[in-house]
Amino acid sequence: ETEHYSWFYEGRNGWWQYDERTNVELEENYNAKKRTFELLVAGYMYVIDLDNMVQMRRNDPSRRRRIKRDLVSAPKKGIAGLKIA
Ligand code: V3L
Repeated sequence: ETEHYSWFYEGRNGWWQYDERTNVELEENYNAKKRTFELLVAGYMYVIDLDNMVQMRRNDPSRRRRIKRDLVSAPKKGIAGLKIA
């Protein structure tokens, strides 16, 4: 069931869950079979590339992180930079 899945981006030693709004955008584009699209995250435009499963800053593609779609229950550091205990 799709509601059991969520989107994550890579941190230093684990994965961060995307914020809920961005997660909805990712899921909508994924379901629409878009392969690349742009997202506004914390004031910066990021390119999402679902063929390579990465996000990168639009104005600096060297700032690249792996992303994944995984079970909501997968281990994570927190949500969008907010740590969980
Ligand atoms: N959602 C929220 N913040 C993001 C995202 C995103 N999808 N992508 C990048 N940032 P870059 P550790 C992350 C933030 O890739 O200790 C985490 O959320 C990013 O935040 O060069 O390494 C943590 O807050 C970073 O602060 O564009 O696991 C923080 O890193 C900034 O944008 C530390 O996490 C530049 O990332």
